[in-house]
Amino acid sequence: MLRNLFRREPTPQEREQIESAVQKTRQGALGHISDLFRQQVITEETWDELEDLLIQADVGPTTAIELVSRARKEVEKEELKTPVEAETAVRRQMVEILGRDEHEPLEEMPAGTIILMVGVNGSGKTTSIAKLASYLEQRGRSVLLAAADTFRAAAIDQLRVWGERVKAPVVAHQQEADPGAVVFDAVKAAQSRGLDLVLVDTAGRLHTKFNLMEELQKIKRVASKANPEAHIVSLLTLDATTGQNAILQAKSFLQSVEVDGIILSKLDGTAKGGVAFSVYNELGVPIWYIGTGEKVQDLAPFDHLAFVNALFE
Ligand SMILES: Nc1nc2c(ncn2[C@@H]2O[C@H](COP(=O)(O)OP(=O)(O)OP(=O)(O)O)[C@@H](O)[C@H]2O)c(=O)[nH]1
Ligand SMILES: [Mg+2]
Repeated sequence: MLRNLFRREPTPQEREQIESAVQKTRQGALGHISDLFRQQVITEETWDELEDLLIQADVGPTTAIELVSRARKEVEKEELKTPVEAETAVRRQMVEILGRDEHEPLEEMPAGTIILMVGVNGSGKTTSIAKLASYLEQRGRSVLLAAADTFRAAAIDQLRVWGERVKAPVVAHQQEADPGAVVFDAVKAAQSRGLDLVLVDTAGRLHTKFNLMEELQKIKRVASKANPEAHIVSLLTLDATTGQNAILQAKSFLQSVEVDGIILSKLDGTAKGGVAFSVYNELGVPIWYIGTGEKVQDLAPFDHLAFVNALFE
């Protein structure tokens, strides 16, 4: 059987979250992959159909072609003759293509860690911050939220509301304040109050992309000035419901901002969950968490094997 080599096993609850989040995706094209391998023999056509299904599920042509070619190679090299063996090879290559995920879990990161949440407008940054805050608190870590999306007053209010709900202090300035100044104050406040992690909400929409990227870089500089020892982690939220567009957006972000991990949000709301397979393969950045709903508890660590298995069950 396939095993997780690089991270802890998901809890039963996390497994359930993953299963329910991929429901729409499983009901779509990806759910038909098993049908392909119920045939008597594997033919050229089987592989073509597999590629079609992957592309329909928003896996993206580049990754779809690569997945099929890797699975075919494995089948030929290992002389796997039965359709069941071929399906196992496909599943194994699906797990492989999701990449190695050896990151230290956020809940184990040292006190002083600063998490920058970046991503385009509406991709789920603020909601994901609230979810992460709750996730970390449940695991015994204290957090502080920084309202560095000063572009809209409503964004600051939204973070304050989440802060109250998850019982995390929020550092905010007024609208249009300098996001760097907010982050500086937040990092200092966390230090003086002895809070472990700072979660920074950033703006997704500025007049030009250049401004946005400049701003994110500045936030990072200010964060390390406020605490030179701080471990800074940048997470990019990608909206799964936008399918392959999420990959294009991410590529544009990655040109100017370093990103450690991806939060694939709104996986529950889409049949385009196949996009998950393109993330590491095309961006070189692993998915760390998935968004499984709108509520604060709807976040799960991304488990490659549980994800692939859930697509087939
Ligand atoms: N179903 C579902 N909805 C989500 C998830 N994550 C976020 N949302 C919804 O997506 C919408 C946008 O989320 P926000 O967190 O406000 O996104 P944002 O990136 O902060 O947006 P801006 O501040 O406008 O840049 C909200 O309606 C959220 O409830 C998820 O995992 N599942
Ligand atoms: Mg927001």
